[in-house]
Amino acid sequence: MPTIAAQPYEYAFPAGKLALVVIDMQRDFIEEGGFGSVLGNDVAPLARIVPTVRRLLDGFRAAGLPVIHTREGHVPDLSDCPPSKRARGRGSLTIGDAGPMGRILVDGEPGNDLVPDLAALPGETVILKPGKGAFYATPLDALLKRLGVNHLVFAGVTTEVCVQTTMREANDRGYECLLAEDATESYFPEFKAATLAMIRAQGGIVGWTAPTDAVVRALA
Ligand code: TIU
Repeated sequence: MPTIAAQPYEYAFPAGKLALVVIDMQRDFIEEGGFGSVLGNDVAPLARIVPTVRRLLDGFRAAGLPVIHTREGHVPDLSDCPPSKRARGRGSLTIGDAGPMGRILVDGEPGNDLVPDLAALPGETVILKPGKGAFYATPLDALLKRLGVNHLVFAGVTTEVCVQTTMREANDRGYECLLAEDATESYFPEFKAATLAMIRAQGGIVGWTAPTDAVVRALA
């Protein structure tokens, strides 16, 4: 079985049963004027991982392995957005309001698109998700089962919110999960560091972590 040099120990994956899940690499989190910035965050650190995520994507594409993208967003009438989520943050703008990139965190608006360098290619699935976890109220689990995939490499933003929530959901569903350490980012460096540590603690209680180079090397 191929292996990836990872923590807390090597990650083995059966050929043909591995997929990449790229979480929420969308303008709403990475560019000024989107959801991330109206929550009061500096988006610049997130933009810096785009080339690394692209390298990981290209590695999976070259290996002919499935790539799945997610986008956090809501239908235009916000019927899939709990009022509690909309009220949270108490910012000047909130979900559904008009911002510089269209309505914030709403499907179909320019700000809700993936960043151009990480756009999905034909044949790659983009899952629209109303929650932080990508398994909640989405067809992700059914899609992975149909693909015969039970090993997942994760990338994307933000490490401790949507990425970690999704990894925990996947772990509970029996998927073997690895997070690419330099292909994920948080608005809070200390939260990213803590998340990487807690994922791989206790013998990999949630999963593994490894640098993108180690993942790409194992795919090639
Ligand atoms: N605010 C924050 O850190 N994240 C989110 O709201 N969504 C995702 O992580 N995608």
